[in-house]
Amino acid sequence: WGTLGHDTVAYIAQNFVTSATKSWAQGILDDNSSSYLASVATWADTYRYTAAGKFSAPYHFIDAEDNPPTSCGVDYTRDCGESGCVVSAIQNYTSRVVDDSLSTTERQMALKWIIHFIGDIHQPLHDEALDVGGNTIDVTFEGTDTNLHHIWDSNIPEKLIGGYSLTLASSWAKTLTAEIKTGDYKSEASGWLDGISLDDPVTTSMSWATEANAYVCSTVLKGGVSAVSGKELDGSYYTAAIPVVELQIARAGYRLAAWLNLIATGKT
Ligand code: DCM
Ligand code: DCM
Ligand code: DCM
Ligand code: ZN
Ligand code: ZN
Repeated sequence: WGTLGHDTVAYIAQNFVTSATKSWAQGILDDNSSSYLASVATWADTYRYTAAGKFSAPYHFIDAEDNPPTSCGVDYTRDCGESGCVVSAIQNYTSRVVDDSLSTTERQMALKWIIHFIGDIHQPLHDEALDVGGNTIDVTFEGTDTNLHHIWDSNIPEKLIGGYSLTLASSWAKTLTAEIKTGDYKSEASGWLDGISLDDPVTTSMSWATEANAYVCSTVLKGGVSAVSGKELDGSYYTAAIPVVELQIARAGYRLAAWLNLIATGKT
């Protein structure tokens, strides 16, 4: 996701963490403000473009070698490469954030990565290898030349919400939080936490990756690459994408809160 998606995921999580988790996270991040998770949600995207942070670039996705739209699926052994992937990264940083032998800076980085990667794993094209997760599929959106990956990360959410400021993210998070608590997602939200286990971060996050990857077949590439390549996608394609984007941002925020609650209480 772009800035809007990550900030919104973080704000939703802020709405569902316990007061103990909030104190724990604010302590690690050294930030008692009302945007303590949202303020660091995109740090990982800046860091990966630095020389020091280059190693973390593969941690933002898992390249599922499936065959959309005919067949979708993620396989940890097949798809998480030598240099790691979003699933191995969630596992690694979940253990590092509570490792007392590490420096404050390293534990802070671990938390910032968890906040970011639980967002990214919910973007369908971050769980897809085809055409570099859609990055090499050229499309236009509202007349601008871009690519399929970028419109899912940024253009589609930003057209829906009207920009990408922190204020807009907070407002979108409030809307989706209400959908979870009392609205369209009320009956299903508890099911979003099925199988969640701090004892098994790989199985847990693989279930999130598999669920997101399925949207590559059902929605993102429903008609194959030829149905989107070179096309303007701000019309019916955009309309079909919206409910998936909303659901995936809501799930990511709700699950991030639950994951942080488990870490902070040390429960499995
Ligand atoms: N950004 C975004 N969506 C946009 C434009 C920018 O998510 N439509 C992100 C990319 C950068 C940050 O916001 O991380 C600042 O971008 P800029 O310097 O282009 O304002
Ligand atoms: N690092 C990491 N995961 C590991 C080992 C290290 O993210 N399994 C990060 C934490 C440090 C940075 O890499 O900030 C530099 O690591 P090192 O201390 O190994 O040089
Ligand atoms: N990306 C992805 N899968 C890949 C490569 C990249 O999901 N195999 C994502 C990471 C960024 C975007 O695509 O969100 C652009 O990546 P980059 O800047 O590395 O080209
Ligand atoms: Zn992306
Ligand atoms: Zn990312």
